[in-house]
Amino acid sequence: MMRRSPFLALLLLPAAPVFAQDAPPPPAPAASIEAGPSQTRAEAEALAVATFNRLDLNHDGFVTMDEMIAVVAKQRGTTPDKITTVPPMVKAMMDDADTNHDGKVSLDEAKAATLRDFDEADTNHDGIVTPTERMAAQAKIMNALHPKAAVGR
Ligand SMILES: [Ca+2]
Ligand SMILES: [Ca+2]
Repeated sequence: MMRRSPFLALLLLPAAPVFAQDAPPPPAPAASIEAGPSQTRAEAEALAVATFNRLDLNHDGFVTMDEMIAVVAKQRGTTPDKITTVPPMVKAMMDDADTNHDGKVSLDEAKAATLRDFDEADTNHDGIVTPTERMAAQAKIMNALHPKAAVGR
């Protein structure tokens, strides 16, 4: 089974389609994605920690679905009770990272998921994810989450 990389997607697309809307994003050409600089494994891990701390609203060391929904609501300028469906990418991210299936994501799980995803994106295994590798990984994620938007297969 093909592994999705939703946690990395969340980290890589902090402001973009992850939380922005329920509808699948249009299959944007890869060139239109802001690729950003190359990233080392250590940077990916540091970003995972920073993102985790931002998502762990009550600072209990776990990110729960309630917290994710609160974050989604905040990004949409609404309140959590207005979020009736969990965005598929958020659910996929939680499921993917929650390796012990207790319904919440610990910092260790978040870091592990991020590094798994990093290694997956680092196709030439040099410890650095370049913009090109990142764009390829993002395209794979989008295709996995929105198979109907996939092209060329
Ligand atoms: Ca928490
Ligand atoms: Ca867990």
